[in-house]
Amino acid sequence: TLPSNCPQNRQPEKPNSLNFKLDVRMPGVTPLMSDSYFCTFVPVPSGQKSYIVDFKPHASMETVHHMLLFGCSKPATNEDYWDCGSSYATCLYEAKIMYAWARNAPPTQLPTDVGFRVGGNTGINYIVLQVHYGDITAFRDNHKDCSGVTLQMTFRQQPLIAGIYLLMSHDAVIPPGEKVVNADIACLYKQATIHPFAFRTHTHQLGQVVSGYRVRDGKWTLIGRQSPQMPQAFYHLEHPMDIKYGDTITARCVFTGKGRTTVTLIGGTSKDEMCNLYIMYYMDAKHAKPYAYCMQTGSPELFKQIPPEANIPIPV
Ligand code: IYT
Ligand code: CU
Ligand code: CU
Repeated sequence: TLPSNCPQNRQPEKPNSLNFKLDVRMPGVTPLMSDSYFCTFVPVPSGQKSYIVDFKPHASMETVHHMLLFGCSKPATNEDYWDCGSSYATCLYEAKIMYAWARNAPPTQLPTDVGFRVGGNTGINYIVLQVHYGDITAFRDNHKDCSGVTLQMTFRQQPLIAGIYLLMSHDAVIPPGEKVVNADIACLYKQATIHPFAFRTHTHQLGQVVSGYRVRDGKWTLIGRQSPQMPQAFYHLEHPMDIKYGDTITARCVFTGKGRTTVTLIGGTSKDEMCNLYIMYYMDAKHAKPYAYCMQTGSPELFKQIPPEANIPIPV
């Protein structure tokens, strides 16, 4: 392929600086269909650990619907860019989400002294960028697109490590026509204290509201609540909090089966559904555990106590 004119920086800011910028941008692509999902990747420095401390999005507002960044041990392919929509093939193995940009959503900033750890022995050797091109009318002139993100990085060890706690349902069943269907997820937290500071919700068309709570001594405290029909970015928590050993982390997705004539299950296509709550947190680097998952169905007994606000759809 011809070289594109898209920025491909990988430069120290000044000579001998520990700080550098890394561009993850589309290599000059022209999507031919609306709702195309394209992925591309860049390697991170391999010899020594580095830290992502800031994200600067570059996206054409008229065409880009959303962008996601993942950390990978290996990307799904080594082409310049590839179609990563229907197959969801971003990474070859585990994909670790780190950032989301969505049109009309406020940008997410990492707090001071917080960084995502990559390279070295972290298992993250590449950053994969996924761009969802929504409406492609602006591509009628066949121009080439360089949307992406500039990562502000440093080799300087950060005292606080960023991470993601993902709650997801694997067994939700949404019967056709059913007005209200809940997918409940809950896990006992048994690691060192984390400090959530942002959250992202994800469902497909049928999701009405997704809420996350910390349950401590029977008391439910809101982590975040959002309509998944709003731009699916990471939103900052209204009230910062911590989650410590012995707390329970919970999420409820409220779906509606109205308008469907067949049962809807969890799956990868837009006809299927998903129930995801991503909690972005920081924690002391000494106890760093940057990724964790919760896939347990919450007990009906526990969810009798959920605050009623979790059942109120958010108008969009
Ligand atoms: C079945 C399901 O809910 N899939 C979600 C959550 C998920 C994310 C990652 C599952 C795995 C992952 O490695 I990262 I296994 C899902 O695919 N969510 C989409 C993106 O692919 C991240 C989303 O937009 O949240
Ligand atoms: Cu999108
Ligand atoms: Cu999905």
